[in-house]
Amino acid sequence: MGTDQLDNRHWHNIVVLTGAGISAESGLGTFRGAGGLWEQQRVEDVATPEAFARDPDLVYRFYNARREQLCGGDIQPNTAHYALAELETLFTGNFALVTQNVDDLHERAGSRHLFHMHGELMKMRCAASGNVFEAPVYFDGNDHCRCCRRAGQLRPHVVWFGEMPIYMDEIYALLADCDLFVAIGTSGNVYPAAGFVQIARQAGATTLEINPEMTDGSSLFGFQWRGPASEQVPRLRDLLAASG
Ligand code: BJW
Repeated sequence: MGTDQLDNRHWHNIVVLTGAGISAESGLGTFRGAGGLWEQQRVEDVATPEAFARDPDLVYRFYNARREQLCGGDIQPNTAHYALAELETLFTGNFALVTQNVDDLHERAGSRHLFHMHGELMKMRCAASGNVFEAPVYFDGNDHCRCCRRAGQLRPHVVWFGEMPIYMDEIYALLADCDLFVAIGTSGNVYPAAGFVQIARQAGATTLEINPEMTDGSSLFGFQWRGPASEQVPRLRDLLAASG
């Protein structure tokens, strides 16, 4: 099968999965690779429940800095975020966007049918009740929770290693029904998202990877478009909008 020319056919149910690469051109670092977040900070120190129990202040600082950057004004949605939001509006079939990203750039660009499977940076959760609240840019263990009124209960509403991602029932149902699955800007290193392409293939879907680099999972995709999301996602929007 050719890896570049996606058929110009009529799709009914599209699922798009995005990763950190789609926000790279907005100025947010990816996780892996040269200059990635995990090069500056060991993942075991900030993105596991054990790390939070061991050194909550370090974890609060890490996420406060990420929120500060996201809200600082320099970080805005890029062409790829806007192209996906436009695609959602233009496409006449069912369109769902699943993101591993905790930033809010898809929402800011106008995406609506969106599942944040790894949580949201701008939300916090009460560890006691599970209630989720909008987060201020800065919070830590001294802040009192709005529901239980106690300090030390609030944590970032993000999914750490070893925790169950969010919306999995909805996402698996979408994958089981999709006829086109597109993964954009993700290394395919982290499960369960890395396994979505196989579920989509089992459902008979056409699969497309958009990434400037080959990934460990590239060979699982029927089609591969190499290049930055800002170039390739508008191309996808134009193709799918024309197909109905
Ligand atoms: C561009 C670009 C441009 C650059 N344009 N592209 C052994 C085997 C299998 C699984 C496991 C295992 N041991 C443990 C596990 C499970 C574990 C896991 O997967 N570990 C792996 C390391 C092996 N997973 C979990 O623990 C998950 N939970 C779980 O499995 O629960 C059990 C379960 C069972 C059954 C069903 C369901 C669940 C939880 C994972 C939580 C991940 N959390 C993080 C942090 C979130 C909070 C935060 O942001 O701080 O999520 S880790 C981090 O990685 C973040 C990301 O969402 C995630 C994925 O990263 P992503 O997006 O792919 O980024 P990168 O940096 O890796 O790649 C960027 C890509 O962009 C690159 O390819 C570039 O080329 C590309 N790019 N410029 C387009 N301009």
